[in-house]
Amino acid sequence: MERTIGTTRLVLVEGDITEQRVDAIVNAANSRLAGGGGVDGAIHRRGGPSIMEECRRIGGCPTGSAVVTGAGNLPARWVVHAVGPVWSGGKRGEDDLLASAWRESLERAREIGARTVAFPSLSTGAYRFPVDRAARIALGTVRDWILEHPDVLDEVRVVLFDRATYDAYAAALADLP
Ligand code: AR6
Repeated sequence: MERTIGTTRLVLVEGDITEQRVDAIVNAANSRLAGGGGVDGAIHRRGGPSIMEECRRIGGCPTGSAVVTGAGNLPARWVVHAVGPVWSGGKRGEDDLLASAWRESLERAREIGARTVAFPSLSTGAYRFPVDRAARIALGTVRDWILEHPDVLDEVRVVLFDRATYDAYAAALADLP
């Protein structure tokens, strides 16, 4: 499923983030940049040790923010390590922190000159953010950012690992104003 906003394509696909041939892929990292399971584990496993070496030098990244490293052996050129919030009921600023993680990732992509960027579903795995709510926040944030930054990105691809997550993002995209 896809939609064009200005000159930028917003595309949803079911797949694996580590296989995407785009300028930058986004990692669902933790604030220590220490590696882990899920997307983070897959990126470090397939990308090789150079990514963790750079993460160690950077040291960490606050929740709601994002930092950039190279992409090692991955087909992408850069990895944008975004730190989404851990879900703890919705009253601890989780919505704003999730929107911030998406927005900051797009900012990092713009700063490095990326034209194509692929995201996973930040925070909806180990961090347990409800997927329908996350999908609406994520795609609304991407849309607003694209409208504020015309002609910066050619494609924002959201790569969903399973059908249920894809369906949640597809419903959110269909409802997007
Ligand atoms: N490609 C695309 N999506 C994937 C992949 C993949 N290869 N693998 C998993 N997903 P998660 P979070 C989906 O847990 O919730 C780590 O330990 C997954 O099914 O990766 O932000 C970090 O170190 C889910 O839909 O990220 C952090 O400590 C989505 O990606 C913590 O987990 C996000 O799941 C971050 O948790």
